[in-house]
Amino acid sequence: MIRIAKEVRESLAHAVALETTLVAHGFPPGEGVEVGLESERQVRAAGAVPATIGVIDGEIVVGLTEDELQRFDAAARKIGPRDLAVAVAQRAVGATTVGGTLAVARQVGITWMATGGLGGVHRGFPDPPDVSADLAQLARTPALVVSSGVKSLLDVPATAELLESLGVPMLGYGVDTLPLFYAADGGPPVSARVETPRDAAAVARAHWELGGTGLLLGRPPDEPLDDVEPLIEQALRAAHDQDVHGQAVTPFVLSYLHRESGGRTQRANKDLIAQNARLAGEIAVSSPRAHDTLAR
Ligand code: PSU
Ligand code: MN
Repeated sequence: MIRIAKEVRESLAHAVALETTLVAHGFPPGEGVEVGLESERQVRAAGAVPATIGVIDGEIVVGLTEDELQRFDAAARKIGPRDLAVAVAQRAVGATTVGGTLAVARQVGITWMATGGLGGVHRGFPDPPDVSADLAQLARTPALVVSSGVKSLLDVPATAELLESLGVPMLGYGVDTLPLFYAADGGPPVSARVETPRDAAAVARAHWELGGTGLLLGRPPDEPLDDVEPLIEQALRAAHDQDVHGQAVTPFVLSYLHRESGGRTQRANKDLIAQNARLAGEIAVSSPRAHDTLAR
């Protein structure tokens, strides 16, 4: 049911899980694959091993080849944790979300992951009561996810509260507040700040030794966009007016922003995904200090 690429199997501790939903549904046709490949290059440049995850004709693949990655276009199903088994049984092509990717990572023992922005509580909760399955899956998976925080089209403060309830540390990479996806500033305070890849790895290892599960690490984008909020509000109104619901909301809003910003959000999104992949790779290969391992 799960095929693990040899390279990944041989160095699971240094593997970085990468998702395929952003490849299939986060960018215009053709662009997503390039974003996925660039993430893989960044993980490798850090000395770690990329493990891009998706479902091909019902087989869950951990460590997709370049040819296989080409199959993740807009026709691929969006696969959250609840959808994995169905995709397998129905021999589908499925692009895994952060949550779906974490569900697989947990099964095979991968503990590091990178993405653009985590899913969370949608604005307007509880009408509709739309909360990304990324959160529940992070709460049950011992893994650290490097992101630019939570996607800012969501209710980020509510998402931060829920992460606390779920016992998920929300770390800031050299910052005191959670990055807002395209924007660097203005997010809720993080639960702790780390300064280096090694610091991040040490916190994660201690968390796991204490029986904890998921952690979120927010890295602010190198070239933030601070003026996207009005466009986000416009995009959310369009989604509402066009009756876009459920799993379709996030891809709809992202493509609206990419189009209406004249490609600025697309470029920013692409860059921040690559930066997060690089950092996840650096964390995966950072060796623990002697005192990082707790005495038993
Ligand atoms: N980060 C990006 N682009 C994306 C996503 C993350 O820069 O498209 C995807 C991830 O797969 C995440 C999903 O899990 O958006 C959230 O979807 P939803 O809100 O429907 O749970
Ligand atoms: Mn949702």
